[in-house]
Amino acid sequence: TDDFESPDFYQLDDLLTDEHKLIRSSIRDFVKKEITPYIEDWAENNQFPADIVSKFGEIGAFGPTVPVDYGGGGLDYTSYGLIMQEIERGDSGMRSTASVQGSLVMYPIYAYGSEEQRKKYLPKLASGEMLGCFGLTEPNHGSNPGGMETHIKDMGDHFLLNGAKMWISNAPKADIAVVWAKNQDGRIKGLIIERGMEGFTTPETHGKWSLRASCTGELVFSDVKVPKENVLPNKDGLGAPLGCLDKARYGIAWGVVGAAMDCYESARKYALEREQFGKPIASFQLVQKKLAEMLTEITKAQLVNWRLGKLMDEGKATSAQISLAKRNNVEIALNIAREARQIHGGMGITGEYPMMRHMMNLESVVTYEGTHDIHLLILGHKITGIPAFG
Ligand code: TGC
Ligand code: FAD
Repeated sequence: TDDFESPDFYQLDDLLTDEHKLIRSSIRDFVKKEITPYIEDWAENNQFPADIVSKFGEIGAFGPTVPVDYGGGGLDYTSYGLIMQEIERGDSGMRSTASVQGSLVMYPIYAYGSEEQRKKYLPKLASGEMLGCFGLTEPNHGSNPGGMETHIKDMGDHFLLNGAKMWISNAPKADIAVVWAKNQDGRIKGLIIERGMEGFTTPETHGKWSLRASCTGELVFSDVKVPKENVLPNKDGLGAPLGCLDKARYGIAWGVVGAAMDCYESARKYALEREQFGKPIASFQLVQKKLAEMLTEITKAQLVNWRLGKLMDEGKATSAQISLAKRNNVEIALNIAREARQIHGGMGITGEYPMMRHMMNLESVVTYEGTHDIHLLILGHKITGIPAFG
């Protein structure tokens, strides 16, 4: 495990266990072999590599914190974070596939589902035999999911589901969808919708300049008959989907540091090789300033992630702490991608280097799972006690 590439400026490896380092290096090897050689082509061709799903299942990228009895990894939150970091070093779209499956599909079935639902779905989701998606956002309700219009009507032996979800990662390929809908009392319920249910379609969203190797789509429900046993029984209200988002946002806080590290490493190597005015560009103070600031921000983000992982394990992490990490780390990753792109000069705009792809991906990451400004307002609410959303 001593072949871990920098940066580890504050010797955070001393705080990791041997198991953490082993998990990180095995995911890193996988990404180097199965993602990095192909990702520019997948992104350019707007192609989701469908076989990545079973491969992610094999390496334990789905639901690492879910107990082993249900097919998960039974690992701690630092392991989960390291897995997301190494996958996103490869590509944010690939990390999206893994974080949706683990945090937004497996987690709600595990935490809010019945024992039958857990047994029926979790092992297949963990192994990659099944792909899932998470439907919260709607065409008219993004930052304010509490306003959702998708609803269920009690028909005695089943519910009738109507409405539509938009911007749903994995939707066009998913076997199941965890969908949030209001009942007749206006209370939000979680439902497991299976592909093949009559009246359920998943049209693909085209024309994205971001997360091009991840597939995104809509979920459209037209009088879908949902058996009552497909309702998640153990939690309802907006807090149920928001509880899943906390897990996914935590993984994103780690993931984007992987993207930032990939850009930093590329820029460091390029600066040492590229010569102008008879010297490597790394010898110019302005280039060194960029690299020093990148390393500083990566190191700060790593420290935030490490501590947050411990708080997650102890069940003490608050939503506002998770918002701070997601918001800060996506912002520094975006800035680092832009600065690294500049260090590569013209070469930086091509697919020969990863920065433009990371930069475009990160524009989605700074928007999904709560926009940058929504996370700022969550912090503002925490600091002042006054919600400024509505
Ligand atoms: P508010 O009144 O504050 O809260 C409603 C209820 O929810 C509880 N709650 C939480 N519970 C658990 N975890 C959290 N993080 C929670 N935040 C709030 C709260 O206690 C309350 O419970 P109760 O029992 O009193 O009812 O709700 P609000 O309507 O004012 O909204 C607050 C706001 C704006 C922060 C929230 O709506 C929000 O986070 N909006 C952003 C929406 C968002 O993040 N959407 C993400 C969609 S999924 C996605 O993007 C996946 S991309 C994945 C990928 O590809 O990787
Ligand atoms: P809006 O909510 O319309 O926001 C537009 C702008 O207004 C933003 O800048 C926002 O910050 C600002 N704004 C909104 N309200 C306020 C306020 N109160 N104060 C100040 N500013 C405000 N959703 C899912 O449910 N499942 C998925 O799998 C999923 N995957 C996604 C994949 C991709 C590629 C993308 C782009 C999105 C995905 N989303 C998913 C949706 C994502 O969560 C939403 O895009 C996000 O929550 C923002 O909603 P919106 O796009 O409707 O923007």
